[in-house]
Amino acid sequence: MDEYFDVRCIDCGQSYGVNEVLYTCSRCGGLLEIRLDAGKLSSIVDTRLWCRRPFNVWRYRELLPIFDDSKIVSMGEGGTRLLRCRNLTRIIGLENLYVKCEGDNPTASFKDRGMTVGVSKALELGFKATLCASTGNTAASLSAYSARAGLKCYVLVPAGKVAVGKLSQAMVYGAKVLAIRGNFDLALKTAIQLCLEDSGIYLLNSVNPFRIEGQKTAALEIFDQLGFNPDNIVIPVGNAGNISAYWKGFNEIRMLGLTEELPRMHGVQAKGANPLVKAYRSMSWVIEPIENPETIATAIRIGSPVSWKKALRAVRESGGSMIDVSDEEILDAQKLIARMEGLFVEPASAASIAGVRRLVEDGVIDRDEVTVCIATGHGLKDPEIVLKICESPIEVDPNLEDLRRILMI
Ligand code: AN7
Repeated sequence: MDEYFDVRCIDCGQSYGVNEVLYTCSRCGGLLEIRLDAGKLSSIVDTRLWCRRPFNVWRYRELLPIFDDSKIVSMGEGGTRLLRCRNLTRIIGLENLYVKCEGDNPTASFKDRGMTVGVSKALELGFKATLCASTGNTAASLSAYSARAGLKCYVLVPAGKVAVGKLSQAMVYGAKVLAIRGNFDLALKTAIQLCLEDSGIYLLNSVNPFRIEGQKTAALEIFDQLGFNPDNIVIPVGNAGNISAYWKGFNEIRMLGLTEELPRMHGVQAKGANPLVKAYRSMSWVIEPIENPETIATAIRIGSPVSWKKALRAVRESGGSMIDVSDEEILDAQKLIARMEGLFVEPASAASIAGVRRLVEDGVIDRDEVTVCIATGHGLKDPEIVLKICESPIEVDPNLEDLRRILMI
């Protein structure tokens, strides 16, 4: 099956074998992307077969560049709910709003889609150890999948800036956790250097194109769940891997001849960490990194997104947009979706709800357009934020008189 895939540099077009260990183009330093031969693949893709398989990442087996089935490390990731949110119609104004609940994944974020493919690839290539830099969710996911694969795992996180749920996951799964004095961007730079120098450690940040292959399956699932592609995707953006992955997935659906339609991709960043929004607004094809990114949504507290070029392409090619939202809007949206729809999502994910609200207000998205917000991670990842923004429990003695007085019943 490996003759169906190759790895290409998105800048100079240099082609590499799909099993070469590379994180950037060795000719020009550009980002790498896995390319599939749609012509060849469409002869073996059978969507009726897909429908008979379990609803998870591996339903789309033919589109995933792992060649040795015995190396697949899976926990049934993917197959997440696509929930219609009718109660939000009144407030957001959209008749057809859906939320893709990526918190349903085994470690409660979308990262598991990429890790099932990335860690399988680590095994296939014969690595004994994995490493990532992370704002939290990547670390949690890589730790779990590495544990299951029997691989050593090292994670670098920005000291003091990781939500407690994510940190505790990495710790319990047995990863070696290093708290870097510095932000995520510095941690990632160090991680890449380390893996280039020590060829025995496999880097599993989203600069690794196999991660993107797993993550693209969320687009295929949305197409399966709706029966068509939506008009809009609204998605939080940090390091910009996920928005690139969705765009790749939607394009592959089209390349396979399953539909002609493509959604518009709308990326949402936090105001204090918005380099892509700035580039989009100034119609620039380069980004200016933000030195000291700051936001309550620590998952997307990233000033120099590694996949910025892929993300700008996704947004521009699709006719979408990039917008930023304030921390206040993010926290309002987090409470709103919890209280109106019963969905508890982490702040970075609530950014997509805050984002869709603004996009409708600004007239970028029309009321009748089918729109899917990506809720990338579960709310329990970051319980401390809730303790800060919601009313505290009222302590009371167990007698009816006191209860009635407080509850006013
Ligand atoms: C909940 O874990 O970057 O734009 O190191 O955890 O693909 O980076 C997390 C990112 C959105 C942004 N929502 O996705 C990490 C990390 C949640 C996230 C994003 C992240 P990308």
